[in-house]
Amino acid sequence: GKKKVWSWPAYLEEEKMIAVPLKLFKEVTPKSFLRASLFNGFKVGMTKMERLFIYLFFFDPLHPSMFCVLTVAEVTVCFRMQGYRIRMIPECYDFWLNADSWDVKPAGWCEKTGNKLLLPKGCKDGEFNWSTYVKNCRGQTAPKHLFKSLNTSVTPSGFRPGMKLEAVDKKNPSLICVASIAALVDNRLLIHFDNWDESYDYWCEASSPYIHPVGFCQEMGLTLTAPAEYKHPKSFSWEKYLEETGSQAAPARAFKQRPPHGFQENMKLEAVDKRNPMLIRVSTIAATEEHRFKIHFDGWSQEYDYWVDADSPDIHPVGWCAKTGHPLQNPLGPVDSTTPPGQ
Ligand code: MLY
Repeated sequence: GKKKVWSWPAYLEEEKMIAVPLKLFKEVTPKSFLRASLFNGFKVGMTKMERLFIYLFFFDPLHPSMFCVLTVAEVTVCFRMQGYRIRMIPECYDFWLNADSWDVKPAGWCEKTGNKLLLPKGCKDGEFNWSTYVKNCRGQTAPKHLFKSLNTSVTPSGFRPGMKLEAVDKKNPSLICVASIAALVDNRLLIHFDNWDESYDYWCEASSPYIHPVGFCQEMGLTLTAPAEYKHPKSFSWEKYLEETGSQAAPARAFKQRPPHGFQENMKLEAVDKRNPMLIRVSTIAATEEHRFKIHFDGWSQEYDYWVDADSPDIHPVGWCAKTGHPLQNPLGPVDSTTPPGQ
């Protein structure tokens, strides 16, 4: 018989389901055709010798407050509506991100903005120099115009480094804790939990649902987790703590919480498989909460379901893969989609 070709329109029809409306995705602007052609030289499957290297900075996900030197190892054959996905290979682990990600900066950015750059192994402080480094690796730096994130306009927010606030510990999401703004870059805040190590830190925007002004827990009748090793955690008082630490509370007006996301149960989309982030799968929204929702991979067991924030860079509208040339793992499991999640 004739081989059945999987397609979104036929699938939606068959399942009697609808796609998530485009407007619910944070940034779906069909830009970057220019950048696409610049990346055409970088194709998956090039041998190591032929491959060109681009040097970039990023926020190390294990040490989010540091910047480090990375190589672009592989670029998917195409680009997304507003960018591409790149596989980054640091020393011991690799991960994928969208090429227009705020986390990627051009060489020289740290120096220019006074941020700390984590140097490649074997480089001594004060000795690192981009042009020598790139020459030694027989590479080249990525041209500045590839970085969309450089053009974001920065609006004065009222947040300042050192200010205190109440923030959700994303690793222990049931905890709202005493926290500080450890750094401020563009419109982004680095949240640090007082007296804890940096492993709990995260970057977010002023509109993040995870941060609240001082006094939020009290007002809402929630428990506020005091700083680690705080003498009397039960009787924690902001007034006393601000005085003890000589710090200021972040002004309430600076918090601009975004409205609930609008994604609804049963809507279809394309989502990155967190366990094998190279893959993007046909997915359904299985459950929703105010600021996040649960992704189900069509055709796979519920055990692979996972929660994502509504502004996650890992979710895309129906048709995104086709537009950007990224392979899409469909629920029928043809040649290119025989890999179960996490394999
Ligand atoms: N039981 C956990 C809780 C850590 C919470 C850290 N937050 C508040 C930053 C642990 O001790 O690892």
